[in-house]
Amino acid sequence: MARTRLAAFLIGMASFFSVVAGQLRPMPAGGLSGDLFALGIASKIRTDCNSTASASSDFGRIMEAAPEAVLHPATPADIAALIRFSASSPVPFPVSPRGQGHSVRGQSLAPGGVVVNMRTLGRAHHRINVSADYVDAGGEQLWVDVLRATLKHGLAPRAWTDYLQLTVGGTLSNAGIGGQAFRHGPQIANVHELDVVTGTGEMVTCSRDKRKDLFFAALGGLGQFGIITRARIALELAPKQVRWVRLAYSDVVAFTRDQELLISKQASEAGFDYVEGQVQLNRTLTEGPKSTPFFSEADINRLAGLASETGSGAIYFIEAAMYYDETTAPSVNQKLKMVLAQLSFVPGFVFTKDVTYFQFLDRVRVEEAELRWAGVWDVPHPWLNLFVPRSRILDFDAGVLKGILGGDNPVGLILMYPMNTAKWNSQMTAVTPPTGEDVFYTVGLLRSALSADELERLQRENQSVLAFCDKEGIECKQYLPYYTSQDGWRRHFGAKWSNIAQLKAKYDPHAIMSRGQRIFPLPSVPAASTATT
Ligand code: ZME
Repeated sequence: MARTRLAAFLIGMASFFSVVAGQLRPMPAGGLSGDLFALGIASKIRTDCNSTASASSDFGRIMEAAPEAVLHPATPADIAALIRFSASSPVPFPVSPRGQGHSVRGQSLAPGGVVVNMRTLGRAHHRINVSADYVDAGGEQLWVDVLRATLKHGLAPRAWTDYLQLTVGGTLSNAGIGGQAFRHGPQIANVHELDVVTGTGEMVTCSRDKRKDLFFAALGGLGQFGIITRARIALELAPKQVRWVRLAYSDVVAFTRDQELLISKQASEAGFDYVEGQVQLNRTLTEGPKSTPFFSEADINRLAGLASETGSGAIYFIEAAMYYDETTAPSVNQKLKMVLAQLSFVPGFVFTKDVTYFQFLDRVRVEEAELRWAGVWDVPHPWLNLFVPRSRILDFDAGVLKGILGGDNPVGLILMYPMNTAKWNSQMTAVTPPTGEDVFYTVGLLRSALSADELERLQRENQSVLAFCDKEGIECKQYLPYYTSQDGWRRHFGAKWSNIAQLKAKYDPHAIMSRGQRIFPLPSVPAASTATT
């Protein structure tokens, strides 16, 4: 249905081009051609196979669907024009923004519709502007470029994802989590203002004080209310240098106890500025990036010995970082010593590195290069990220990590670290576990599939994990959620659902935005357009 109108539009475009090329004059006003001239974006819409193919899958490499066309906007107004055109059509067509396409379940796809190539927005204009305590960044900008630009002023954002080749609009539409979130909250908690092009094609500047409902809706909003075209992001004085440590544990109780101690510390106390954690099952010891290894060969052997002593073969690592600069450098060793003295990692199993702040934040790019080199980057990623209530993390560890995933050896990694619920604003669309505890864990099962069989097996395991949590009454929430039924989404949003449905009706009444999320069905087609014969 949506196809008909869009197809007609695209055919109209084709004739538009032939008219312009052949006769160098516009077609008469009215009908489709009138739409086109009003639109002014015809030349920015591409329908060739190269363009549509490049927007037909995502990082997950599990879902595939080509759009009818790809928009290459030069300005947010171009995006607004496209959305208004769809919204004013008798049968509106889907519109999905695509930044780096790092969704894993086809969330950035738009079958039967138009994918907006957000990266084009930054081509003609410089869209990162640094001020004294914030940066204005285009939604299409990469976090790594925001970092480079702000560092020139000695400043930087405070909250990061592990990987920086992601767009500002993309991470803010989800939450943006990493090892700084325990202290500063997710990236969405560090935003002052947004520009959003809504599902009605309105261009809105919003904040806590202005159009507040849209501001909170769009943060973690999964693209459901509009497209983020600018964000004003809080800055701090950038640290210069980072003491980066890994601490090994064979006991999950000690591991989680220490992580929770570390995330309870205030910035003013001796503690870390970044806290994450990883689980390595079944002696799948990765050396880390081979070019800049964390562990020596001797370390690997010691760790393998440690793993074989534990019944399950699981080793847990706290990964933590302490920031410093010229003035605090003399005390960093002392401070680290003080913190480490409070922890119960396996004696002797502490590994440290010293890197610049940029090297630290950009660390996954080194892993990416090596995975690409090994041919295991552009492969299916059946990733599952869960927020697990703190009260059930040991049950989750026993049932999932040592149970369902025990004996497993896929390429990839398992992340596990706690965050403080208080740093999340419940008015935002992003969801945390409903148990209302002070702390919850993020567990990322970030595994790659190297064959079709493996993909099937990993997906089956993911299903078992979700079924296990369900059966055991572990009230997990998916991060980067994926559901195939609206019932799943209703349960996901829980108490927030009715508000979210209302905001959807207000800001995207035709349900055309980011349909790859599969949250809202198409609104019923108006009788007038079905009645025509
Ligand atoms: C969703 C998510 C992915 C959170 C962290 N990741 C990561 N992906 C790939 N490599 C990583 C990583 N975190 C550390 N290394």
